[in-house]
Amino acid sequence: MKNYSIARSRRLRSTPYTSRIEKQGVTAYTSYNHMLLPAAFGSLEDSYHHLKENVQVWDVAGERQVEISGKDSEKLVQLMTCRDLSKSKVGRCYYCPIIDDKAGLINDPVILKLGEERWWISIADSDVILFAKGLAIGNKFDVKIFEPNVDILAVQGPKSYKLMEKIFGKKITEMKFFGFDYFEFLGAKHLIARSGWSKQGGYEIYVENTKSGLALYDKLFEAGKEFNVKAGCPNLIERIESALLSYGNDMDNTDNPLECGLDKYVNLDTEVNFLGKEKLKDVKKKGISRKLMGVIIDAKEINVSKSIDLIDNKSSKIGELRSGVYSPHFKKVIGIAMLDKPYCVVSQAFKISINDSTFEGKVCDLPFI
Ligand code: THG
Repeated sequence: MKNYSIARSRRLRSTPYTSRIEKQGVTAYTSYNHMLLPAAFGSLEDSYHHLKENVQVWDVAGERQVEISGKDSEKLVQLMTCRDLSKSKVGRCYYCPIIDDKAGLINDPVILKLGEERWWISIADSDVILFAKGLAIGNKFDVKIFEPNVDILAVQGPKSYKLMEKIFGKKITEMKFFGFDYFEFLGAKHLIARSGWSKQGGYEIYVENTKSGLALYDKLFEAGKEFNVKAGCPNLIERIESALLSYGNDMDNTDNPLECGLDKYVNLDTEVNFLGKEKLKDVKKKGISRKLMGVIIDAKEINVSKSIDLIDNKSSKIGELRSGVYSPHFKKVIGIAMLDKPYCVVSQAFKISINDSTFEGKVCDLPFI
């Protein structure tokens, strides 16, 4: 496969860390919320092993924030998500499907409750700010909605705890998963959450002050030498093995959260008001007709740039592969697929055509590991 460079323009924003990661050997970018998101630093497999054993610093500034504040901010945030936020607490993060009136997914952000009337929606790749503004205008809500200058740095991997303790002290290791607090560095306060788009543990630093953020970036590498720190990015192999879903890849506006296995974040039995609630109740009553499942394919290589049909032995389509990668752990290709309900059975066999060759595969549960 030939590789092409990506054309830079104002539309495809760079991040405060772009010049750093380009010196550190970034080899591929993708776009995320109209911003550069590093996708590789050399071999995906080498980075995968390194992430599972050490610590990496990621430029995930593309995970933009939509700030919603004001008297009706809670009403608006709740209107957008099927997760009940009525008991949410300041200082906590919440993984929340955002859906429309037809229960189609708009995004799957992490929502941070900064104050009783101030929220950050840390978005996946879709223009939530336009959806939020439309709803606020239509409902005449008293809110302020804007994209603040926040550029997240993720520190991920098993040695992230030691590295962050070295810089911020013991208090940071006592933070609970999906909690956040404020930590000082060079006189500036930084919101730091225990979260991140890997299952290897770690933190996310919501950098608001670019100057101290860049100094912190350099400090992480200087202090991290003894922990074998490297620059990295969300790793396709690790995230598929861990079943961290990717909006736009694994699911989009044509899917509802129950089809995507997000049941844990769907609350239909409380009084809160959100778009798509009646539709979701209906879906739950009737039962879903398809579901995201794992698949393991007897192949050594794959590059998914559009959905690929999964076929049964009578040549009928039973589902579609939406993400896939070669896993060094399974020594096969693994992936995330939307399967018609009758075929959502562990060990269900299928065939798939990759680069004009046919391969055999089997359905499995998510996550893989
Ligand atoms: N961090 C921040 N913003 C983000 C992401 C992130 N925005 C975009 C994207 N990632 C949103 N998607 C996800 C998907 C999964 C998780 C976080 C963001 C995640 N899920 C945990 C899991 O699946 O085990 C647990 C969630 C929970 O139980 O509450 O972490 O990574 N800032």
